[in-house]
Amino acid sequence: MKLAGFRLYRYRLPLAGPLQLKGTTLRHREGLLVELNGDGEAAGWGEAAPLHGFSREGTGEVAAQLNRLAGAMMDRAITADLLDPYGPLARELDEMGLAPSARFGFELALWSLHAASSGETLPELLTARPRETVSINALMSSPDHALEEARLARLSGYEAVKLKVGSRGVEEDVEFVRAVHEALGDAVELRLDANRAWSVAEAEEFARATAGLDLEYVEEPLADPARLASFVRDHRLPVALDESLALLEPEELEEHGYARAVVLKPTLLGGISRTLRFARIASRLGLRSVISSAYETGVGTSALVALAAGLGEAPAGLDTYRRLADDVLRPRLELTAPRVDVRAFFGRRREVDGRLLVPVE
Ligand code: OSB
Ligand code: MG
Repeated sequence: MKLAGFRLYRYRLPLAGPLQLKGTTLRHREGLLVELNGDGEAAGWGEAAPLHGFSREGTGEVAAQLNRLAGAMMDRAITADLLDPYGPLARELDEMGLAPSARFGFELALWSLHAASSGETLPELLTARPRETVSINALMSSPDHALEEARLARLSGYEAVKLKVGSRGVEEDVEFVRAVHEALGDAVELRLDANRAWSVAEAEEFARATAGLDLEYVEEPLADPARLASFVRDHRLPVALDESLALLEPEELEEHGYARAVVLKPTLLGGISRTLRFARIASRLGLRSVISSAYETGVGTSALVALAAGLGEAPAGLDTYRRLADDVLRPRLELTAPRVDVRAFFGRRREVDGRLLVPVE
């Protein structure tokens, strides 16, 4: 099969409620969908959706990059080696300096086209034996409701709960984390995310006060990530890397063996191939890989379920999908909490609803 067609669309979906992200409040999620066609009937869809405050690129730049890239790829034969994260296409894309979300959008469309034309599912393209179920962590929304939500998550059988910290004083956070930890009991892992809110002194205070709690990890505790390695060595706080990864080459992860986990967001990391490379090195270093989302639609989120089925052993961070009030896919994804049945999930036929899309010229 040859690559014969490319189209780009814009979408704008309402969020279920206002979303506070790095100093702004979002009420809609906007992004681009990529459609690739082969010379037969098959179509492959990808999503390129930069996230405010986390992506540096804007959609205009992404659209220009995708147009150029697709132009250069037209008429190329689509073969399995294009999906190899260390293969020739991955290397070519490395050289092009693409924005992370653009690369994810293009790679996903290509993977999906290959899957559609070969009759395989996305997880089957990743590995011969995908996991049967993917476990999802519950993302607590506002501090006001977190305790209640945590109790509910425990009753519903979630294996992990994620809580944002760092937006108020450390003392208050410690008290709050203790309360949530107690509500969860021992069967549910507690993940925290400080999004780089703390000075070393604040993080020290937090680590000391929560030393007995057996937290799974704290994502990005330090405002100055250069101090993470020595901080972990001195204070034994289990940490996960998230924002830091966006500035690393996968191979540079070798220097971060002190972490307990890596939070892998393909939209922010630069696509499927780079996510697979990070995961491979993480596994070699003994770090957990947590596949995680960034408020993508069902198109992007399906790929994350596939990645989690292909390589993540830890519960995946896919709870952002719930925050979308609508989707471009019909029917919507069934991200049945707290676990997704992978075969049923990918066995279901879904269509992109063209009425929600605006073509980008
Ligand atoms: O801080 O981890 C974050 C989503 C978009 C941007 C940043 C973050 C997130 C999430 C995703 O929290 C959900 C998860 O990781 O469980
Ligand atoms: Mg994070």
